[in-house]
Amino acid sequence: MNNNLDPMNIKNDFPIFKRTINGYPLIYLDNAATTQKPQSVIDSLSSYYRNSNANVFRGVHTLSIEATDLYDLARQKVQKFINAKNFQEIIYTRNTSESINLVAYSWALKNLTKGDKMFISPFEHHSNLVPWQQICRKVGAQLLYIPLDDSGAIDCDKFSSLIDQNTKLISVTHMSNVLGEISPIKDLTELAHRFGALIMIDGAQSVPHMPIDVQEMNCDFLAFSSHKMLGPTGIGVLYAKKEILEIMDPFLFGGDMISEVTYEDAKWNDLPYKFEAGTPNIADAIATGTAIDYLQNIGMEKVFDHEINLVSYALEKFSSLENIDILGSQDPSLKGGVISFNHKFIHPHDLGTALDRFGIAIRTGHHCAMPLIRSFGLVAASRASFYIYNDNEDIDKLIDSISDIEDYFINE
Ligand code: C6P
Repeated sequence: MNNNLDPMNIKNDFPIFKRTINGYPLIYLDNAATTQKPQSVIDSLSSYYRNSNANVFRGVHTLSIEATDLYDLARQKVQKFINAKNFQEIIYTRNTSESINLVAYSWALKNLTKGDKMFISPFEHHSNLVPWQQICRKVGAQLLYIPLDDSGAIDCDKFSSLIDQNTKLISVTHMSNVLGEISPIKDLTELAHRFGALIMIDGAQSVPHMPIDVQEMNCDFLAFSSHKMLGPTGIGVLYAKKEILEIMDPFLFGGDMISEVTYEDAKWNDLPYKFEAGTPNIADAIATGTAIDYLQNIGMEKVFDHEINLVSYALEKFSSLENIDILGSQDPSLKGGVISFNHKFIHPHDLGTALDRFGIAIRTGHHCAMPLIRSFGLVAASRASFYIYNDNEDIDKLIDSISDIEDYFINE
């Protein structure tokens, strides 16, 4: 039996691949920014609005009950997807950025004080960097960086001599959106807990691409976005351990997040609703459940294996281009499906624009990780990022097109 997933078959489930871009079939290699949506997810959104649209938790009428059931069912799917112990540990937010801000404002603002330390890695996306700069500045805590080894990977040995009892939080990306490198989450979690600190994982680039088990990881917080895993934009998730959520204050205040309100005061609703003020993003939550169904139908092990195969193939093909420098490790066993690269003579924006003429979508720029890009002496880079519908042929076309573009830019 062939256990590999079949990208050609998968492509057929995504209507966007029926269109052409500049006369060429679309080759979509910008999956770290956002993924395409299968028909089932698009249908799930429209079916909710066509058949079950109503506000949740408010009505006794059939539609409201139906919408509430669908909304709750989607949360159970998220819970199972990351193997959270409790339904109450899954908080809907707008995206990874908001999930991190929720922890920054509801947990860190209260629990970090002057003289405390928190650590992040030098690889962070701005969403897991700027909130911490703000909070640490407000409370007078130190924002420090986990050291790297000579190869540029997180160095847990060196880190173990820096972390101490004053460390209250580590917040680290599970997989870098620039380098694709996977952080040693297990070791970092053990270190954090040994010193009584909590650990937050930015799972924006890991949850969509590999099996995730929060109980096994033993992380305290995990943030991710639905739009990077076949789901709609505008909805994300914060997972947090129940005992931590219970002692955290709400982030936003208003309807739904209360159990009782008087003219003088208010009491908070049970988890997870305490953190979900106002009418939630019902349709997108339901469609997130459908995206999870799609991924689970394939199997997350297969998704991960497929991307490792793609990245190995792409690294090999890139090595045939002498003017390309790969950012970060070139060892596919350390990477997920993301490769950032720099062309010695062609600016990333020129390269990205020229590739678009061949129907190929890559990302160019600082990838919302300016300090990391600058640490390579660059202001911008190009990035190809893969998902379940990409295959070796997409990579061949990318490499061949870069060669053609080189002929035009350099050799003409
Ligand atoms: N990275 C990229 O092209 P939002 O935008 O809130 O859904 O996700 C933010 C975010 C946080 N952490 C990591 C590691 C990420 O990669 C992202 C989003 C996209 O790389 C858009 S900038």
